Amino acid sequence: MKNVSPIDIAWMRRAVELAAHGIGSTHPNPVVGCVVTNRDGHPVGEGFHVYSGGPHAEVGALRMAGDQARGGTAYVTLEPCNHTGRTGPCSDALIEAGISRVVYAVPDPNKQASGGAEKLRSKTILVEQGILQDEAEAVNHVWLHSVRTGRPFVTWKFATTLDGRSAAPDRSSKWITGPLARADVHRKRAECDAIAVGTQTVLTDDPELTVRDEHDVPAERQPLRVVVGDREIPPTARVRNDRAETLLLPTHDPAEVLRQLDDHQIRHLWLEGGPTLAAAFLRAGLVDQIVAYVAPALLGAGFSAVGDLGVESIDRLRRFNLADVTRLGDDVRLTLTPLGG
Ligand code: AOF
Ligand code: ZN
Repeated sequence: MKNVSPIDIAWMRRAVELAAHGIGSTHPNPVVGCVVTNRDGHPVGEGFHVYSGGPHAEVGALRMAGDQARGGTAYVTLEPCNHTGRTGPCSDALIEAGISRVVYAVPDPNKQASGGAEKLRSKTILVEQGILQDEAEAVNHVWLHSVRTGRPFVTWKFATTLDGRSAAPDRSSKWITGPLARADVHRKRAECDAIAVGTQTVLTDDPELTVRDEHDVPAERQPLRVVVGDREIPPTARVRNDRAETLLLPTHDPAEVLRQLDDHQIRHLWLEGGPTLAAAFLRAGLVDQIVAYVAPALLGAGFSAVGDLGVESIDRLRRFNLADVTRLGDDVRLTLTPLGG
């Protein structure tokens, strides 16, 4: 990064901001933002990737800039692609628009699409990489994780009382947390590609596993519902209704679940329980983030949010990194990540 100025950082910050608008709608594609400035350094185009099959961020920004892109700079959060997938190569679009400098934050780990930087350099376009890389990584971390590791990013979500219980002794579990926490769950579900529960949860709670909010979310935009386990699901179960697609995975192996979901191009799995499924994923080291909604209430008896983790002594306690604490009405949302992750 030789010729990087504070102005470059400012435009890349704007590109990251633009990329964030795509969170939840680009599946299975990345979120990407782009700003184009003219030869005098004035902004003349902006774009972000909105949905898979739609124009890439660069193309949106170049369209807005038109002729004013000639001799200008393009700031992109991800290395411009060099392939014809659902759309054409952005490297060519940048070349044709007459851009003379391209600044991008993160190299594209997708082998089918990468190579854009090299192509641009071969056309004597000045290319710089690495500016605001951490921010650009953060906004697109789910997609980057999934492409780099070959499996979906896994968020385990649960709601619990102060004493860590998610159901009373009679298995009833409705309304532990309040309306703000529940609305937050729906917002976060909407950002994921799939929602998974175990068959036991389907049999006891009969959840619908759809995104519901003030707007009606159409079935094709609903996350995939995934039911893990080999117990029979009755035809009347709500997960079998037509408000979203459902995938039944009769396995107990979390790695196998993720393999199958990767085949469906799932980037972000939202794991909702119950305790057996959560424990299986935790024991396998396959939870990348925990979102815990904690209510100021006690049960004193009943079912724990998580099953046996094989911890026999306090020195084997499973600790996590506390990434965020947010108050939602009378409840608290904790966001945790693996230690060292
Ligand atoms: C996007 N949006 O703004 C950029 C992407 O299937 P395609 O043709 O849409 O190509 C998807 C790949 O293109 C994607 O995996 C990534 O490697 C690259 N860049 N993709 O969806 C964008 N710039
Ligand atoms: Zn592209």
